[in-house]
Amino acid sequence: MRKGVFGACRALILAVVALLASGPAMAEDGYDLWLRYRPLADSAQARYRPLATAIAAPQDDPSIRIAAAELHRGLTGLLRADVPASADAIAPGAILLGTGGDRRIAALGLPLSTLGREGYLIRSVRVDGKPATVIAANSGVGVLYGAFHLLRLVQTGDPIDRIDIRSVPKVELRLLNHWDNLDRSVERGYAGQSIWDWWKLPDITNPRYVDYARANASIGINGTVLNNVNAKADSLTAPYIAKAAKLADIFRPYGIRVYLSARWSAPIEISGLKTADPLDPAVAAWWKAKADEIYAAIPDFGGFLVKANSEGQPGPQDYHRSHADGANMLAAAVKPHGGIVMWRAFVYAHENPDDRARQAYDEFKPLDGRFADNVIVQVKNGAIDFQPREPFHPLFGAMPKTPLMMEFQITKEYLGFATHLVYLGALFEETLASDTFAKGKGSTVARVIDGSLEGHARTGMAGVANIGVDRNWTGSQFDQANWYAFGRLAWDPEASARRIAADWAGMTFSTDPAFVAPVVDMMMRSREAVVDYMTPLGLHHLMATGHHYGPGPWVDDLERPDWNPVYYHRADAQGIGFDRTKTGSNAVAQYAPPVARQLGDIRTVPERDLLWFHHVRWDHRMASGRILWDELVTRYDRGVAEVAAMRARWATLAPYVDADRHADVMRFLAVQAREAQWWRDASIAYFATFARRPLPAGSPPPAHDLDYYKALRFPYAPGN
Ligand code: BDP
Repeated sequence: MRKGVFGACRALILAVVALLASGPAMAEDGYDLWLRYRPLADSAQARYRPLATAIAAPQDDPSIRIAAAELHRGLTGLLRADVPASADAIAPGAILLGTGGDRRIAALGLPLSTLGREGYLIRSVRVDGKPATVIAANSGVGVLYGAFHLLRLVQTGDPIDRIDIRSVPKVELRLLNHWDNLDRSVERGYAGQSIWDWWKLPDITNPRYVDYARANASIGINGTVLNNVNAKADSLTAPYIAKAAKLADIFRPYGIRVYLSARWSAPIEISGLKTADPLDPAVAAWWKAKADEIYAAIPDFGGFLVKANSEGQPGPQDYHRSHADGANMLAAAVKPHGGIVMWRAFVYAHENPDDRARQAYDEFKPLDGRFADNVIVQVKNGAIDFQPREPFHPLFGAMPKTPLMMEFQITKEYLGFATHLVYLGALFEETLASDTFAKGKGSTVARVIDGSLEGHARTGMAGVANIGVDRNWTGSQFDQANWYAFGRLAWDPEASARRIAADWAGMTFSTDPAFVAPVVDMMMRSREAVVDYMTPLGLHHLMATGHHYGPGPWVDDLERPDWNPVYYHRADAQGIGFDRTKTGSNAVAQYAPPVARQLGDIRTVPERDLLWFHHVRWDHRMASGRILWDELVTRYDRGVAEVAAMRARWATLAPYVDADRHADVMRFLAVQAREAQWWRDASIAYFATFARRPLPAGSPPPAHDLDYYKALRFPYAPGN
């Protein structure tokens, strides 16, 4: 009798377990990101079973403890086995983690000295005569990175027998920049409020802070700038330093340092100084005391990020001092503590009538060699502003004596917000792979950023975060891929965006090749799709004003010329595009001669950058044989068609994805399809007023007249 009841219970439990394990049927909301650790297929479980014998992590180090716990959590989930965490004895197949300080790791004679502080080795070895997998590094954080890597191999089905992996980050500072305000609004954020609950900190913390750190550590991100570059001085007051210190304590074992955006005029605003002149000794003393105060609370504080004399922010030029004067004064304040200053090159001046695309170069290039050694200049990927496509920023390769770090935007301010599926790995990779020719062929942006081209040890890559309190973190399932890809490319700027997409899709949804292949293909094409339906052939900055949601190519009434889309496209009866050659602004001359020659000649410029650099006649003959107007319309049509194809493709993938997330993505694609059509129709309706030509055969007229599109208003669009 008892046995019967027991047996029935057992059968029930097994049935529930089986149900829970049957992947796609299970409800998921995206919170788990790429760290879901759902059970692998039975055959794969068998393959990795040896790893489940034991996890030996005898060293007393907070990061190593987290690494062991993560392996335990991961393998328990993936292999549906309870993996013994044994501090000492090595069972055959066990995982051994640690640094050279562990006697058994030391005995292996591994080449740890080549790994730096954050690199790691994963190897199949023999320990005490038994087969084992070792994860070894020079620091606990290196071990943690290695643990996540091993888990990724299991998650994506990579072989782990005779494993021999060595990984060292090529970039030192791998940072998220949060444009988060103290009231929890997020500038250009589309995933809900800020995850930093400043009001409740430091007394009350949220478990999300740990999950945030863990997700970032899994992709190698090692720093976070907590507050908006349009900074409030309040972030530097004692109460807010205490709040930031609490976050720093939580992030520390995950290898993540905290940084703050500094408001230039803080000495005036906080302490009533008369000036913020960087050469005034009282100002320098104020910053030095402020840095001392911050370091007393946060001993490993990373340093400051500064947006100065840009878009109305105060800065050293208010006192007729240069960016270098300003950066160096701040750098001196943090230097005794090992801190750095990241000084942004995103500047363009109100009064400057010159082509906006030229201004950062014109201001910063002459300062090359004048920055202190703990300053790094942070440059956006392109010379205008995070557009769907921009040629690489001409400063890359042009300041050999100054370390430059990359600033990418992960949040999709200009690419349809969180609702559009656009895989930014393709955009990041395109910029990084661009050849500056600064030192001849092969002088890629990636090699500027990783320091190898110009011999800089201080290197960095920042991504403007797309994270908020939305349950799925990023406002949509697929935007998680952009956070993920940023981290992986910051670790290795020469990594393949396609390969990264495959890893992400496999971990986030399913490793079935029948799923991964079409999804990766869709992701890789998605970036070109958004370029086509928003700003094809080198067009840029045609988004509606302020919020940047939807098309506004007709806008011409804003206070500053370079805030108006008409400034950028310059359409007229003859043609369209911004002449940046010698007959125009000559911005093209800021590139190294081979690049300038190629881009400056209408016969050799890649069509994707055509209207960025040239004003082109509507009847100009394109590579396709079509005239420019017809080609432009064809590109808009192609973008719309690509989104339709994405929808159709995703619909067929339902069998591989849990119903909730599948339906979620389906709904987002429907919005994207509608908005792609809107972009195409509004743009064509507007540009047709200049081109005055019929649409190419088969291309349908816009659904509404131009006035309809011009009248649309979105006063409550997010992120503005
Ligand atoms: C622009 C954004 C603005 C940012 C600025 C920046 O629209 O919100 O403050 O960049 O990067 O693209 O400073």
